[in-house]
This record gives sequence, C-alpha cells and structure tokens, in this order.
Amino acid sequence: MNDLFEKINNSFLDSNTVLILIHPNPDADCIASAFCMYNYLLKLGKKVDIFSYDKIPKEFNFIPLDNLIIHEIKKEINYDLFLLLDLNTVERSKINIDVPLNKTVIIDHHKIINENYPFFCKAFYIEKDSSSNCELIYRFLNEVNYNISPLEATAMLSGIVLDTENFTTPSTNQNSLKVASKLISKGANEKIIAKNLLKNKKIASLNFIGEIFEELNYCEELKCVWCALNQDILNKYKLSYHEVEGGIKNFLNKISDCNFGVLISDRDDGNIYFSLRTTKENFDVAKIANFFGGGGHKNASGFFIPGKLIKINNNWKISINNN
Ligand SMILES: [Mn+2]
Repeated sequence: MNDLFEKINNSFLDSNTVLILIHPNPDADCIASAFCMYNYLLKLGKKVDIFSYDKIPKEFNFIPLDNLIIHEIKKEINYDLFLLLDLNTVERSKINIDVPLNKTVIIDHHKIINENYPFFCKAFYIEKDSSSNCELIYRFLNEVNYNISPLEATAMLSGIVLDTENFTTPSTNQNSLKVASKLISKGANEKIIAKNLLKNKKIASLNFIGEIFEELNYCEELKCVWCALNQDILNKYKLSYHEVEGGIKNFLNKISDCNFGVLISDRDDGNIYFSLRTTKENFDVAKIANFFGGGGHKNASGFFIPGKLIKINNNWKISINNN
C-alpha cells in the first residue's frame, strides 16, 4: 500500500467514531462515495454517521443511504474523525458544529480554494484532475483490499458516469475508463444507472426547460449565456430544483459559440446559486467561482450569494438580504 493510503487507513484504524461529510445539493458522486466509505468503515468496526445538509434526492434511492443520513449534529456527540468526501473544506458541508481541522481527512477531486488548508488536516488525497471522487474511492478501497459488492460498484460507476457526463468531460481519461471497467467487472449494473439517473425525465421537466430556454439571455461583454429560475416557476410545473438542474446544465455545457453558460437559481433557502459551465479548453470557470467564494472545476463550477431572485415585468432582479 502506498504511504498516503496507509496514512489515511491508519487514521481510520485509530478512530472509534467517524462522521462523513458531503456537499449540499448532493449528487451521485458524493452519495456513492459516502455509501462505500460508510460500508468500509463499518467493516472496520467503527461507528459511522453521515452528515448531509440537504435531503438525498429520490432518484438516488437505488443507493440505500437515506436512513443513514443525519441533517443536524447534536452538539454533545464527539467524533474522533471527520471524513470529507467530494469537497475540500468543512465550511462547504454547511455543518452546524465546529470541526477541528487536525481531525479531518479529505478525499476530493475539486480545485483547492485555499492551498494551505489541507496541510492542517490529518491526511488528504486530492486529485483535481480526476474524473470523479468515486474514481479515488475505488483506488483507495482496492488498495486496502476491500471486497467491493456489486451494489457498491454500481454506486461508484454512477458517480463516474454523472460527473463525466457520460464520459465526455475533459477529465475523462485512461484512468477513469480503467476504473469504470474494473467496476463493471465487480458487478456494476449500468442499466440501473440509466434507468434511475439518465432516462428519468418527466414530461413536465421538458416543458419547464422549454420555458427556461425561451428566455435564454446573452451577455455580449462577457460572451456568456445565462438563464434563471426560482421557486415560483418550479411550483408552476410541480417540479423540484433537483429534477430540472441536470437537464439545464447539460444544455449549458454544450454551447460552443460563447465563453460560458450560467444557470442562476433561487432555491428558496435564502441564497441565489450561480452554476457555471464552459466547453472552452482555454476558459476556466473555477476562477470566476473562486472570486465569489465558490469552487469547482475548470469546466464546471459554482458559487452563491445571499438573496432572492424575483421576476418583475419579465426582468429578473436580485434582491440582496442584508441580515
Ligand atoms: Mn464529484
């Protein structure tokens, strides 16, 4: 085993209670990572909880994780170790307790916002050019000789498939394809992924996307296209944000005659979210997101600001709340 994996594994062995942290608006990659690491830690005899700020969307029900998730930490529970998966700062998890950095282990594939940050942690395995967090989780579990089940293999493959948008993003390379093929040989079932995550669009969501794209805006100065949505329009179609975001982002990152695309969304939690996508090799949307305190990848990133998004006379307005 290489030194880094040994260091990470030793930090597990030295702990009795572990809290796994994932990012808000959880996706296949972080959910599958949490599921597999949860099972591995359980096998080591640890007491494990998973903290998610947001609910796990229904479409991920094929990964049996939902009743393992806690949304608020009771202050009296003390964890020996905090495991960050698919995010690289504690703040991003929106957890409600203080987490000592020297008790954290990070496994992630996002760009590091603060370069010194990971060095305060117990251990970190961050590969920002990796296709997905699940690719890293697979490598770790394989290295520690964990016996990956077909369901875990399916979960990890779903993380790779969704993060690489069906193996089309620039981070898709030999390594990610190799891991995907290993997962299939471990029993990963791509039909389950297609049924639950790829071919799951409702007619209402297509109508919704039609309305959103009818008013696609172009900003000449930045050479960017943008569109916006808020709870009112979601309610009109009886859809949740999660049911539509994939569809919209999948279009935004296929536009070739602009620098980048932006989805601006008000998700009714007091924040306005900006999701940025680009197809340009020489354009880095993570830099924009970093500037506004967010994060992500060169081709896909995001940030949020407190406020509300309102539509007045067909014009979108941002109302900032100052409290
Ligand atoms: Mn990811």
